[in-house]
Amino acid sequence: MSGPSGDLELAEGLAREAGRLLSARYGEPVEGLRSKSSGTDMVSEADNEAERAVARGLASARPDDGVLGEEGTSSGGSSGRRWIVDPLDGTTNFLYGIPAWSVSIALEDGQGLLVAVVHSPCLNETYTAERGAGCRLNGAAVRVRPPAPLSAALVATGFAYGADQRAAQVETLRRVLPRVRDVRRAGSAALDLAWVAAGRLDGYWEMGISPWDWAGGALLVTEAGGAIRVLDGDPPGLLAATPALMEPLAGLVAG
Ligand code: LIP
Repeated sequence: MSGPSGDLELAEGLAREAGRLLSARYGEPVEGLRSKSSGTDMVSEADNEAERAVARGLASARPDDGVLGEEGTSSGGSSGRRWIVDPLDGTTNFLYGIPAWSVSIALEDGQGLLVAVVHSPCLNETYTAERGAGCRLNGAAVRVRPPAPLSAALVATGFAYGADQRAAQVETLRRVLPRVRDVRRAGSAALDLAWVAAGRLDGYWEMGISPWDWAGGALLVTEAGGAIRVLDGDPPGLLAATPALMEPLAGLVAG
């Protein structure tokens, strides 16, 4: 049971409901496909249906809270609390049938991130965290990896949908790749961050991701003993790492 308010249970229940809706469409012919910021930034009826379901659940259970959703849900609320929802993180993977996509739901209050759920139906994995109460994978406590030198670090990144941004991102990759064990590019920021929290990655960075991509995963990482840093840029980015790796990786990414 989460805190007195049951916020974490609510978030997990809504993430699972969205996951069921998405799983029913996964692998089926895509409906309502259209592009957003670029020709490769796709959204489908599956994204929108999942966000509508989460938004309905939040409006019913937490009518005074604000909501920010990737596919357009936006309300200010009056409670000083805000839910941040990515109904389908890893949209391209979902559309191509690649089993690396997730539902990310986070709640923030005046002190920062409060609860988080990253739910991966394909992998049958649900990550949860509550401020001050640790991070769990399917109910079992998880921690970030032990300290490792940069040369032994397995790190992940991602790339923007815009060609100009990607050209700049490849320069960062050019600096990082020779200096670390290896680089992974899974296609879902929420899963990348969850995997840092669960000790499957030593670090992750990405420029230009949106709050709904990283809010849930950021709390997973810090509650699992990791560190999070916003990276300056336009738009800004995010870096997540074990405490020992934060400075070396931040220096390498910054160039
Ligand atoms: C995705 C991010 C990922 C990034 C992709 C895409 P989406 O979010 O989670 O880290 O590399 O380009 O932005 O669009 O699937 O919700």
